[in-house]
Amino acid sequence: MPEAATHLASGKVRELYALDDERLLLVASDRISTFDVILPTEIPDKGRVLTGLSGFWFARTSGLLPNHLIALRDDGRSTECRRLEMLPIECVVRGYLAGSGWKDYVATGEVCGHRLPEGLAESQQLPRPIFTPATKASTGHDENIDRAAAIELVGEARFDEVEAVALALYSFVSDYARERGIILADTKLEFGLDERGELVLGDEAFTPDSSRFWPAEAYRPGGTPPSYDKQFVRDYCESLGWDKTAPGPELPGDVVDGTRARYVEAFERLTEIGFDEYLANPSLVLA
Ligand code: PZK
Repeated sequence: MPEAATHLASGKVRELYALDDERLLLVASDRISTFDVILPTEIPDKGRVLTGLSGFWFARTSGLLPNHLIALRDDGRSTECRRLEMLPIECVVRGYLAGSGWKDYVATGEVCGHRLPEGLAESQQLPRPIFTPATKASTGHDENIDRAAAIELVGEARFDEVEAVALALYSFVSDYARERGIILADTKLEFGLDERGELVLGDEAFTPDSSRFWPAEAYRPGGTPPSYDKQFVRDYCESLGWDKTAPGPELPGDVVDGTRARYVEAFERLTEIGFDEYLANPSLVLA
């Protein structure tokens, strides 16, 4: 537990603390979820990989939009951030047709009111990235919503602002990742307002937990490309015939080691910083 911090909330794999009236501490654990269930086995350093990657992207995108990052702590898993008034929508950008986007497309030909061409395959790249907001469901699953429903929640001017900046952020990071062999299929961003009412990027950003990362060399439209980070875990869970309800299975050592290696590989490919260097000095990713 961080000293003199008040616990505010628990996410599935993260904890949120108040440091004072203006500052929060986001702590990323090593817990991993698959098929929406938290597994009893942790992946060592997973929280540090995600914290370092998120910090890296905050530093590299600050010219597109200010973000909530104040500092990374020496433990490599804790982010000090500005306390914001969070917007009540999840801001998803999709460059490829996967997950709920694919399901909605099959059912209706649309995703969040975006009419898409006929005949697209699962995981196919879209003609252009689309902004597909969702509600923040406190329990159960986020629900995809169209422009009109999102405007009801944040207002039209703010909607237009977050759509434009979310698309710009996605374009920047997906181009960057693609040059390093990783497809950023989609990503979920969360924005808030600072004390002056200015839009700020919050939460974690462009991590494998908030995005779909696919290895570019294995990508093929039709079907579901392997997950960059979690494929060993998913394959192992499928091999058990587990029914995907809690509690999830313990992971064997080789699955843990292989999964940790994939997280570290993603970190090093994207940041071009050695993970051991990050552990020695987390602020390196902010330079
Ligand atoms: C905030 N969450 C989600 C994350 C949890 C819950 N900068 C901010 N200002 C105000 N609120 C938040 C943030 C951020 N980021 C984020 N909920 C509120 C969340 C991690 C663990 F339990």
